Amino acid sequence: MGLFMNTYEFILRRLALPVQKIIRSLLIGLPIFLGACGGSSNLNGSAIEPVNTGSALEVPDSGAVSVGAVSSPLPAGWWKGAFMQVYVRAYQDSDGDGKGDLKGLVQRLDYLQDLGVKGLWLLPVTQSSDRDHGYAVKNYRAIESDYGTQADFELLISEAHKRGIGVVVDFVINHSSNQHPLFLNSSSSAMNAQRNYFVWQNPKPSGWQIYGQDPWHASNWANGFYFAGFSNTMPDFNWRAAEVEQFHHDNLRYWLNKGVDGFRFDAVGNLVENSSTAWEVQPENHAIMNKVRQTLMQYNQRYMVCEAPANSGAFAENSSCGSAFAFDLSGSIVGAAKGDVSAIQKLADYYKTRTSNLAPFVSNHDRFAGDRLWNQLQGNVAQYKLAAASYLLLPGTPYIYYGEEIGMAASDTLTGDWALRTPMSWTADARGFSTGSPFRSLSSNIGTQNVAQQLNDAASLHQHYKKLLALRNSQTALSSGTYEGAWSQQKTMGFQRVAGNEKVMVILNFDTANANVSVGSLVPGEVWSALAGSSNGSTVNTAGVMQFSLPAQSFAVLKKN
Ligand SMILES: [Ca+2]
Ligand SMILES: [Ca+2]
Repeated sequence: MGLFMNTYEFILRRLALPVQKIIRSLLIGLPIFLGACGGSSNLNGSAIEPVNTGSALEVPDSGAVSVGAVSSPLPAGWWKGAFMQVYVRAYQDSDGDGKGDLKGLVQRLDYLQDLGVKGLWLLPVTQSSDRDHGYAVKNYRAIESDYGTQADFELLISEAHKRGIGVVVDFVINHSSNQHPLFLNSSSSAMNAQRNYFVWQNPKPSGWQIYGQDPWHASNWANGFYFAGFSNTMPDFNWRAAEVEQFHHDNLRYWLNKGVDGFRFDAVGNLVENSSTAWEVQPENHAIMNKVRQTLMQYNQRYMVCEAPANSGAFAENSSCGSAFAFDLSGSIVGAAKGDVSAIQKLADYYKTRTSNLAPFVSNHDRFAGDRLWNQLQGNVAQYKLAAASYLLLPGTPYIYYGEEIGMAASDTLTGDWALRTPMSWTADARGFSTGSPFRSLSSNIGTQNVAQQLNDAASLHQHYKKLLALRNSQTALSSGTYEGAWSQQKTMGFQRVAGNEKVMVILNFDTANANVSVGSLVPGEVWSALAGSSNGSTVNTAGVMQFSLPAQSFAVLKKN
């Protein structure tokens, strides 16, 4: 075996580099093909010989990157405004191939600015082997060809910045594609120089179940089993290896140097696995993410947010990511909108005890986080508007899932995550999205809930979202103030946001009947004026109480004079 490989390498290295690459990729691809066709595998003790290609494949996204220009054109704390989560493939097609792209997104920046968003979170835009959601990254430094070029990406950044909008990209830090050259090299042989970038065991560990599946997978051409917590096509990096940390930090600097304003980090609860019973939110994960945070902090005005559904609060701390999605709040927002008394209480209490670095949202691209809000509320527009008013005025960074602002529904012809990732409903048919044939079927309610129909309708969801974002953007207390004096009484609740002398009060009535509300513990004689909603404001009485009457399913925003 060794003699053969040496001879093979000797001959191969005398060929031109492109020819070498072709032969090497064929040698690597052959066992994959055999495995996929049900051929013999290592699991069955088959006779397939490991092919030692060494570190044969070039790794285009490796190599040192040092800190470049650190400045930012965005104002301090820009990330306290609301974000739009954008799935580029589904947002706007610019060239008629039926797939959204970066140039298309640039065309829609005016729309996003007009709506009032201050940041974009883009699902992965790097080259992937899934050719869809982008989480199977093949090259951390290349833009997905369906989406455009590096120049298109740089145009997006500069055009977004001109509109006061920051751009945050999804960074897949836990795993790569099984087609990433690092994994192909790592799996080529137990002796490969890049073996340690991924997690290998031999024999196969027993007793593991992650999200209902065995995470250890046979590699058909190398001795050993690799760990992949999400899918056998997405092997986990070995975060105990210093070279993995170096690899990712170089790639983070690569994008920071291009002017990106930060990152959304995928699956940070899954970075390090210690045993079959200790594979989620391990202490090492916080240390890893805090080092990442230190790298971001070498630049000005950069922001990061982490996905960690199993323990959002711990990852939001400054000793970890410094910000994380409030997965444990979404259900309370939706429940409150439906008038559930215990959900209303949980919503009112949430930020009393939690860091304001938690980012509220009601749905995203993943089914486990909830259906499209329209589907969760079965198209009840009054409840929908209350859900929006509840979370867009909270502390942290609120995230709107694209199309949520117009009440986009899931597809009724697709299942799972795909139903949540349909082309944006710009017009009543597919033509607003693409002049070609869309890559995926449309939202079920595109005929009645679309941007064209809502832009000039004062009562529309779009106008409701726009007013709420204008409020958040115009009041420092609402964007970055503290969370004070929260209360709930049956189907009503309220809270204050306070920044210095600026005090703004939000009161919500989730009931389908009129409510008389008394807010106590206020300063006698204070006058509160209406900023928005269905109250004219009031004066605090000598007992420190202010009384309101709020119509059914309405809210009011008041400011202390
Ligand atoms: Ca396109
Ligand atoms: Ca992992």
